[in-house]
Amino acid sequence: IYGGSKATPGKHPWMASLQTRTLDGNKHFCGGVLIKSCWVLTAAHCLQEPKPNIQVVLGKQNLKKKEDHEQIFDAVHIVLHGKYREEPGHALYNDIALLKLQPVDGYCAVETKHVKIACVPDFFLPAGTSCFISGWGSTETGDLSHQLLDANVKLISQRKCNEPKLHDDKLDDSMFCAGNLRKPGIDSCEGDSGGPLTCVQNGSYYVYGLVSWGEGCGLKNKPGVYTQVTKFASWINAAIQSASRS
Ligand code: 4AZ
Repeated sequence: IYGGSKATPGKHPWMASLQTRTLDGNKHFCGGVLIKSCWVLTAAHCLQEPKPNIQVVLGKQNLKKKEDHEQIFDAVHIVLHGKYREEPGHALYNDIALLKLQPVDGYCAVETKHVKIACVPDFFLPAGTSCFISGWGSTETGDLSHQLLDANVKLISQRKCNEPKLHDDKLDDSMFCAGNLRKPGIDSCEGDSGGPLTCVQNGSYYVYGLVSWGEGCGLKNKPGVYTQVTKFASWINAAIQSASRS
């Protein structure tokens, strides 16, 4: 996250760290969002090349520390969207995927102060709505953050974001962009991918977007681009139902 600040513990309890287990320790590679006890939503581009030994860690703040309220799971099943595409000019279409967690002693995520489920939206919010982004991705210094960082961004209309000066017609209805055009420098970046853009509606937190792509990070007139989760609400339900039957 560029232009962010350290998130207080428990502020983003649906935030997941996707990691690969390697010989020299665990490596964070993407964010994710807990949407059901055994299911984490993320970006398809995080999982497109097969990664061995994926684990999903919930309830974390500092990735470098062992923390009391963390919950760790193996991923047993990956569902990529069938129409995920990476296009020349690096736009990502239908950039969404689901990870199924392997229960431990019969349970997946257990709801606590530090681990909670985010709602999947079935509505669209107007441009100008203020939402949160969060993650352990790169900061202004160019390094990944050990601490979970967050920042506020505003939803930007499709029409505005597709202007030649901004993303020049690269956005379709599977994505939207968010930032602050008057105050650049607040943005998601590499390593934040797959993590949530959350918006509060009637006191509930909704995963309105997933960090997907952009042109650089924090650049003027290049707001970050997010998967439009509302568009995939039925796909999410169908994928979970069909995997739960099998
Ligand atoms: C990336 O490379 C990436 N500024 C993620 C988010 C953004 C740009 C790049 C948005 O994963």
